[in-house]
Amino acid sequence: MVEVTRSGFVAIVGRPNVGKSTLMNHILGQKISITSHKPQTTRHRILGIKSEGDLQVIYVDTPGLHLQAKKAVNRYMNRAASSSLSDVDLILFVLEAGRWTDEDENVLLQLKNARAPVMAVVNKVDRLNEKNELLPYLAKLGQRHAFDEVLPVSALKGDNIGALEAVVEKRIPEGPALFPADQVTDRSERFLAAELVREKLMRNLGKEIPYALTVEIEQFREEEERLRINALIWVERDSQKRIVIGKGGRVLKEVGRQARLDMERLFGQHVFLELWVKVKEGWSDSERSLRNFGYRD
Ligand code: GDP
Ligand code: K
Ligand code: MG
Repeated sequence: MVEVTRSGFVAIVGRPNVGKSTLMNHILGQKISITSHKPQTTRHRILGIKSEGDLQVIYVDTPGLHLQAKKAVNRYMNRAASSSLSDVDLILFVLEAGRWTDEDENVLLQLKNARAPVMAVVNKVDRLNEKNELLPYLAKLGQRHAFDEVLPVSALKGDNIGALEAVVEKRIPEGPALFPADQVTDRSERFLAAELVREKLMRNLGKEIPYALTVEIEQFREEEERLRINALIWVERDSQKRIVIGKGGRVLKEVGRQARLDMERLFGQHVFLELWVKVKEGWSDSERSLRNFGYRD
């Protein structure tokens, strides 16, 4: 095996929903960080480690930096995103092609104090109806800030991701491996299992409930030829519990089916998954509950 002689950290930041986690997953070739069309799907800072030959790149996926952080859980998310800006070798500032919002402006403001070079990654170019929309957008972006690089991509389709990785590679300094070459994330299998359940909940439930829930793995056990996983879904109110379960248990069953399939793909084993819904009032605005549920800075 070739020895790693270049290694470094690359932070992926931006407002909610621009495609940060989709980008990291595409680069890594597997689902390490959950995604959905809802903002604030990512709640934790998650490392995605890519080792190839003499190069090790450690991507840091972050919750979107958002303006309104009323509850403890939202403040936790902003802290996780902000702290990832220090001590990295490169910052990928992810944007949505054709759009510039107050939240983008706010992120840019925070980036101006960062020491690392900043690359603007203009994502979702596949969504632009007219190809000629892109050039004026890129020109305007160049006026807002002197970015070290600007690159249009589609994280979903994989367009230009090779070019992005080539630019990243140029910015990685000399250094030894920081993780074993076969390690893809800093997070445990338990954590990834909980996140997959949360992803399916985000995707299968309406607008509000996903923000009122968190998932805790109660049991994660290797049995003969399968993994037994019991997960608790915590909500804030009884009415929410009923919605998560659904009529005749339909919603919970579908969430469990989808999560199990993803777990089997990720862990390469048969999975027996059981889900339970429980109520804990006010968990999302309690620093103590957050810590108990594994929200650690
Ligand atoms: P994050 O909040 O920034 O991490 O965003 P996600 O990765 O969760 O993605 C938000 C939504 O945008 C999801 O529905 C993704 O499927 C979608 N998305 C991400 N990248 C692209 C892209 O390149 N093109 C299109 N059309 N959709 C994308
Ligand atoms: K999202
Ligand atoms: Mg995300």
